Amino acid sequence: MGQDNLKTNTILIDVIPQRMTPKQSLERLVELEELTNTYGGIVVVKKYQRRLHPHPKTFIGPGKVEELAVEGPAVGAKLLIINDRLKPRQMYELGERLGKVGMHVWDRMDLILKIFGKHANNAEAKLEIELASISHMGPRIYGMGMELSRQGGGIGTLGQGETNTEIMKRHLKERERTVKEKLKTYQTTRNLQRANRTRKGLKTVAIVGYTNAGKTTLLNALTGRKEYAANELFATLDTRVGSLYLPNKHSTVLVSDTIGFIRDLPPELIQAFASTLSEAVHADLLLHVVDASDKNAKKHMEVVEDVLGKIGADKIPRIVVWNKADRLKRRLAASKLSVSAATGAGIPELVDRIERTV
Ligand SMILES: Nc1nc2c(ncn2[C@@H]2O[C@H](COP(=O)(O)OP(=O)(O)OP(=O)(O)O)[C@@H](O)[C@H]2O)c(=O)[nH]1
Ligand SMILES: [Mg+2]
Repeated sequence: MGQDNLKTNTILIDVIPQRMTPKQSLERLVELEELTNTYGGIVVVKKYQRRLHPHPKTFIGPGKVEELAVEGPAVGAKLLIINDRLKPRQMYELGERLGKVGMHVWDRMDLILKIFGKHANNAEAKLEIELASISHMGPRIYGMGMELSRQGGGIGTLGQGETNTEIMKRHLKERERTVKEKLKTYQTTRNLQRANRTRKGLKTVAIVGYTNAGKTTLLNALTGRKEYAANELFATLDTRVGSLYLPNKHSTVLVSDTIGFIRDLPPELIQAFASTLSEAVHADLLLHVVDASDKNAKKHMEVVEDVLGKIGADKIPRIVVWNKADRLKRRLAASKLSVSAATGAGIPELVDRIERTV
């Protein structure tokens, strides 16, 4: 996409089941729109199409593709994002058709990878993203080779297409191996650090939650660190650790922050970020931060629970922290631990709860 001050006009589209109401379908696009904004795009049109099954060749129906080929240029759209995972073939066909009218086509995973790519600021996160990109783009490249050779026609072009595909395939496989090897060394370091902490009897608390819930701000509030917190999705991609002194126990616990969760966090990403996420998996206590001012808070909590299950962290004791209480007009039920990581309200109560739990 363009320079910072040049936002890319973007169309979002979703394929939805017959029964879904227009309201529900637009809700599904809310997260995609937030992700698009985080990347630096501006959504000019949101659409959905009802289909029993995605179209095998183009995901959305051919009629819709033609509609977009007219509407896109009319609204100055340079990018189409589909709220799902596309097959290489579908991506190829769509890119071919809409490329003719000056539009790029991304699926949800492409968008997430682009955002991650922008935020990766340490070597480990960069490698993790590269690994996820390889597993995402690999099949697409092989698929494209197939398409190219099929369309190439003549015997010469066919052979050429295959050769190039083979070369790319081998190159990707080699790169994948190297990246995995490098990531392993990070994992080993983490394991050693963890073993060290256990030996010293240091407990760890991991902050988890939906992206933008205020995890980093809470880490900063608890530990006095000054990490980058921002009103954007996936501001944090690595794990930062700070220490928190527990006054009654006269002891210190380590608190770590981690990457935010979203709906359908692609499995490749969970796998690629295994090393970073391992801090949460091995923690003694999880702080599940919820943005209490977000009307989708309940849904976001379910998403977080789901991801915790997938990474094998669902058995760890946890405290639900209702954050951004300063934004609420009414007080939350007394049973809910409400804090404002931004103003510091409720933080002493939270420390007390941590102290009684670990
Ligand atoms: N009003 C208010 N804003 C908050 C509070 N906590 C965090 N924020 C804001 O919410 C936004 C997201 O905060 P972060 O701490 O970056 O959230 P995060 O969960 O770490 O987000 P990612 O790393 O992107 O997943 C920032 O603009 C914060 O300033 C709070 O208690 N009150
Ligand atoms: Mg963060």
